[in-house]
Amino acid sequence: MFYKEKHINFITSLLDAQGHVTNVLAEHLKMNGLYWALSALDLLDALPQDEQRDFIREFVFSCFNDDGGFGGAKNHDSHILTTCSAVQISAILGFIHELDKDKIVEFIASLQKEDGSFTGDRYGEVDTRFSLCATLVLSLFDSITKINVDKAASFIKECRNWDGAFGQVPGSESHGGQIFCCVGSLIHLNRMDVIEKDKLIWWLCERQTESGGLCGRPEKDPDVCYSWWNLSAIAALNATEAISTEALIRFILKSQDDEKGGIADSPDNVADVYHTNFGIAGLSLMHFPDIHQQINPEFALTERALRTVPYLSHRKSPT
Ligand code: GRG
Repeated sequence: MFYKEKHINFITSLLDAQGHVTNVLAEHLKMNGLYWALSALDLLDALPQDEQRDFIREFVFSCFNDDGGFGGAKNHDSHILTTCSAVQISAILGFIHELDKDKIVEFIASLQKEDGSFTGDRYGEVDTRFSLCATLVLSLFDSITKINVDKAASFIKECRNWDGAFGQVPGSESHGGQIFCCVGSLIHLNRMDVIEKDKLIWWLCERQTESGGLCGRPEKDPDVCYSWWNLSAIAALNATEAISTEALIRFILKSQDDEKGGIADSPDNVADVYHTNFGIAGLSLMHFPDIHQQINPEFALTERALRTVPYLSHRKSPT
């Protein structure tokens, strides 16, 4: 049983009148938290309306900085993670055309380093998560050529390990979260040739545990969020039939709070907005019948939201 109405109530009860997610307590995660909440509500056909929508739009604009990036909250420094969430939120709520596209593109391009990698901000940390954020935002603005595409792809290739999977930086351990980032980046860069498809599909399938849930790396516990991080890569590689979707669906449904709504990281744990979103997104990837919106694996946005992005009007959405 999928508790759709309870999940809607759970998430909407976390959004206060100003559109802030009240159980995301860390100030710097406000923008990311809002993306998780709105993405889940979009998938459940229950986006906020009217005043609350206006407050959210105002919040997003209040986090825009002169350098062309967005902070995680008002007066916070720009970061590529929060810029990505801000742009995704504006796509979900239909105001992406109001953003200062040129400045945002310039900010993202300024974060590319000589080796093709991306830093998260002006302080210099490098991570394949940032490559995904950069390529996702540039793709949404139809501006991927504003960066060095070849170098961006060759950096991702450097992060590919002997097992066909990907890590955070060259030489670091393969991890489901980074695979999502690297596969997504390569799709945006149109460089799927970098993927050793059979090896990577094998690695990802090996992450399904006896419980049916997926884990992020060998010998680790399953967690609902990998129903998004791993499964989106599996879906992008057209290999969903290579895992047991029935068992994975059972694991996600078992992780629901059947009283208050929401989904936890695993059965019997406490539900939160992050796992609720990625659990529902995973169910959407598996075409779970109670979820009517289709999620796109490389944009982490619904096909409905993508259809409203004017810069993508030439794009054919899947039928
Ligand atoms: C566009 C949706 C979207 C995201 C932007 C932030 C980001 C890009 C991607 C995050 C990818 C990632 C690294 C996900 C994994 C997060 C996670 C559960 C990390 C936990 O790592 P450990 O070591 O847990 O605590 P494990 O499961 O390995 O034991």
